[in-house]
Amino acid sequence: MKNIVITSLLSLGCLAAQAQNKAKTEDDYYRIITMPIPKTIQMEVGGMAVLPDGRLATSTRRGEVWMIGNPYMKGDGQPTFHRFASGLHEPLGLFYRGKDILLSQRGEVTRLVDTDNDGVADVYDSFARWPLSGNYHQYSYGPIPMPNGEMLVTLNLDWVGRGASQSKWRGWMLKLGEDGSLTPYATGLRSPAGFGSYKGDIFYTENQGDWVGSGRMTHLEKGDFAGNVAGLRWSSEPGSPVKLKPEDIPDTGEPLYDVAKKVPGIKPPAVWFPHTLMGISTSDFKEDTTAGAFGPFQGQLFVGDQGHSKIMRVDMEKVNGVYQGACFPFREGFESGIIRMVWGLDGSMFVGQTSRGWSATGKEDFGIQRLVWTGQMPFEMKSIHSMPDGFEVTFTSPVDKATASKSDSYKVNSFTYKYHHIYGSPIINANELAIKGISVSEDGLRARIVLDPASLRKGYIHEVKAEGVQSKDGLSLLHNFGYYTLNEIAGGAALTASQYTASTKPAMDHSTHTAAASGTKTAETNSAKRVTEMPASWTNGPDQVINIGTVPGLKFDVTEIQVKAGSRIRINLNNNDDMLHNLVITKPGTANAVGEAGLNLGLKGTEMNYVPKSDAVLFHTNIVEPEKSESIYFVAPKTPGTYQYLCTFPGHYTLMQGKLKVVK
Ligand SMILES: [Cu+2]
Repeated sequence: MKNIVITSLLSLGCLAAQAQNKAKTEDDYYRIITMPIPKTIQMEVGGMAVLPDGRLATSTRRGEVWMIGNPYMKGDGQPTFHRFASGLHEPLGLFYRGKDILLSQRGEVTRLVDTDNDGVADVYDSFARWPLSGNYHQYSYGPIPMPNGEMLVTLNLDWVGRGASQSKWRGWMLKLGEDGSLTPYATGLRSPAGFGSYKGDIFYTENQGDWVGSGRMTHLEKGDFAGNVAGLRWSSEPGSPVKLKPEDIPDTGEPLYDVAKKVPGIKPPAVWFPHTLMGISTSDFKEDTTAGAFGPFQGQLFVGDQGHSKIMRVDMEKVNGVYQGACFPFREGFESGIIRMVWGLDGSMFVGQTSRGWSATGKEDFGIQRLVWTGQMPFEMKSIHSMPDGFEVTFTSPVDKATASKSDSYKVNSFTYKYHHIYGSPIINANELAIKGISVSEDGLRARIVLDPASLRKGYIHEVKAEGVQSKDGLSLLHNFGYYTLNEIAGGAALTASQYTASTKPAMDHSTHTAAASGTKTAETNSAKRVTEMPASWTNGPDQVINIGTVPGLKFDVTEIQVKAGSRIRINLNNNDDMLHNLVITKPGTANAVGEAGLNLGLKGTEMNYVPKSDAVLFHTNIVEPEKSESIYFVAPKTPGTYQYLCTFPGHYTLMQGKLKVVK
């Protein structure tokens, strides 16, 4: 008996030592708690609200409203589910007002009332209406209350191979009056699933698509145009506060910021979320109003990402009257696609999820999870601020001054996107900025990165990395990068050389760095693996033609193909989905490694079509836009075996794979 006790104590001691040495993960600071949902309920969350009595209300894409008791799973641990309403058309927003509930259906805002207090709505009142085209993509969101009591709704564009506004006010944000009146407020919206207030001002989040190079967050004022041209169809209608016409918008591929300088009325975003580097489909956002119950990020924003099943963090500031700021990774690993986030009464966060037809890295079709701060202080870059000569990074806890004052511990790159009618954009004009030196504050909570002011570019996204910085306690940063959108450069005094620790590196030759960042060399070395014209020697054509399509949910429509060793193959990749995909054929057993390498290409990813330079890659297509296709020609491997094909677009590879069987 004694022996057993001693052994257990020893092993406990070992475990404790191991835990200390183990690198910290997001889970050490923010824990995800999954709510069990009865098998009979398709809880595809569209809208979500926390009731004053602690219950959680949800509206689902299947048209139901649920009241969830004990969502915190206290006591016996089980939540209860009670259906409040049903038969609704995909309600993607829910506003609980005590006496009634307002929610959006496809074609209206509906007021639900439980007049006899039996827990089930008995009045379904059509509160405000708008016309519908019937297109599947006409999602309607809201209403969202503003602090001043006003309500907002947004109307998604149709999708017809491009964004379109086939019925009135699609692509707009509208104010909803207490009398059910709708007043157009701003347009240029494409897929505005997330909107609401931040410090009393109106913001909305946008998804990559046509006219939208990457996900972003825009401050909307009355009459603003945020970028997608389709909604301008209605700008001549009575009541429109927007003066721009579709023909006023140039389609040159110049950055949005530069176009906005020439065309008044265009509003560039406050924050860009670089595609795949942060997320791929921005959704809801919430300001941290928990007074510290959710950790050290009070007053900042949390922004959901549908496709990457993650939450990002945003810290904004106003410079010269213009909103701008940085986004950071925050917490990944949710079970489905994130569409809604609401604060629980205890300062934890309920995360409402669904992925049907929209794709997400989280494998479940839907779910509700709660995110709870463990009380441990994560070592993070808390914010990035613009400075006249660079940026100031603040940290959540004091840094180790030796690592934090070294220029080598940091890296700054800047880049932007094209503004054009095409879906998405590659990263353009990428450039590394030379760091002149670093100045760490006395308390160790701030570090100024001193740059040549002439190297700062307005309208550009500045990637600020602090990989080498350690905390006073020897921790590495939990996330060591952020992306700051620089619309305006802050005023104030630049640091003089005596005020910072100068970099020991010689000044960089910018031209070489620009070439490296463009990734053109790498693309060339890959070209033998991507033959898009039939080789002239194939006089009888290919031996076999294979059609592979894509379907929603990150899938190829064919997951197994068989070819003869050494035969001439043509593969047509038809992208029928509304996301970007490619097709990469790999050596046996290497698909996951290739997918992972594609994810880690960073800033070079888009220009390399997410195809890593690797011997494991045999053949590939480039990234194919929605509704487009690409054909490649190759000679099948001579060695029989099970090869694989996958999509290396970040976030897709774990799900989007197939087998290429090579036989004799
Ligand atoms: Cu894909």
